[in-house]
Amino acid sequence: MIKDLLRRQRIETPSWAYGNSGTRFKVFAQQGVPRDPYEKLADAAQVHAFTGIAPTVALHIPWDRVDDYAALARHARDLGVAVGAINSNVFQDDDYKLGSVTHPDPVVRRKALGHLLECVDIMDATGSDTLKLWFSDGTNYPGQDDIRARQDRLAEALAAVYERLGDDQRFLLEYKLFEPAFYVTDVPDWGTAYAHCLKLGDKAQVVVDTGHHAPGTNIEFIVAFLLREGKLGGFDFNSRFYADDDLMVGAADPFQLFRIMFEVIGGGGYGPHVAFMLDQCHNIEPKVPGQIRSVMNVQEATAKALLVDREALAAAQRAGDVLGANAALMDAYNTDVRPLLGELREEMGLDPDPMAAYARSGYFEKIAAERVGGAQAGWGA
Ligand code: RM4
Ligand code: MN
Repeated sequence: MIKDLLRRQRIETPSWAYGNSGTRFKVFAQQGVPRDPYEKLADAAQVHAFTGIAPTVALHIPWDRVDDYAALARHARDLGVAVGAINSNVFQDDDYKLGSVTHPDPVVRRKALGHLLECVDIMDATGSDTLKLWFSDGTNYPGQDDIRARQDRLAEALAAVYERLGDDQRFLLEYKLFEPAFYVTDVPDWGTAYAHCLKLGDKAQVVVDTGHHAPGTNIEFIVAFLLREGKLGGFDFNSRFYADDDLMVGAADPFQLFRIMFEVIGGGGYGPHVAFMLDQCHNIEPKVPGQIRSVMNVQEATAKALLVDREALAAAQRAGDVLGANAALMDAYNTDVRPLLGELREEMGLDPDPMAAYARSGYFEKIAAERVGGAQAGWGA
């Protein structure tokens, strides 16, 4: 039963995780990094080949711009994967210095909206059903712009995108506490994202990027609340110690990841309607194994959350047995699920140890030898 649920789990990897990335201080180039979206898909296909549960890849436009998106989607299928969410990018153009859809100048707002609508065209061409919207919009100084007017402009743009969505398409609105804007961020928290989505309808939902909160925020509460309202569309998983660190999910705080998965499962969010996506960068570790490890971390947290004895937990809760209820959760968390997952992989025809199997496969040596010349893909390139 638990194995069946785990077999059906789907975790989406991001195309940008395979390119070079870094901080604003330095990008460390790695060997064998993809030069184009086609090569990124090939790397993503390796993650799926060794884990069996990562069959889709999120694209980021314009980083993954190609002439023929239908051909890119076919290439993905030939590799055994598919195109997942389309991520818009209205934060890397000089015009967006003061904002994109909330910019005070209507000409810039129209340009930003044009990009978002183009992303829906790309969804049509690739068969993707999800548009992910993240806005870097905000202000740095008190008085710089009118907070309320910016909300009005945001609402107007979101409504126009919503109108353009097909019946089987949706958008996920992402929030982030701060950065790059330091004073006001126009979508800083789940409440703002939720309020905008609620006005629009069922095809607008909130996406929780686990790295986008103030320290100490109880993310599992947000998850439980949004699920209860039918407004949790998915996750951008990653880990953080300080801010938007984009480290491997489950690396910094595996217990938090378990608590989140526990709420997802209990709230009826374990299924294709809530997308489990990774939004990470591997700045100093190798990228394909970094993604494999991340997929495994989510899988382990999920297995532990599925192991919680919900009946015993409910009984303890009803009886006001605080310690018993807590123990029901901790027993599951403290279980070593690695043997179970090894068995599951063998049943799926996979190697029980994806990290070791990838290392033995020779894929890294192959791409390091083949991908010479050309411009390596990079975050922001
Ligand atoms: C943003 C946000 C988006 C991601 C970009 C790269 O901080 O998390 O989801 O697409 O970064
Ligand atoms: Mn994100």
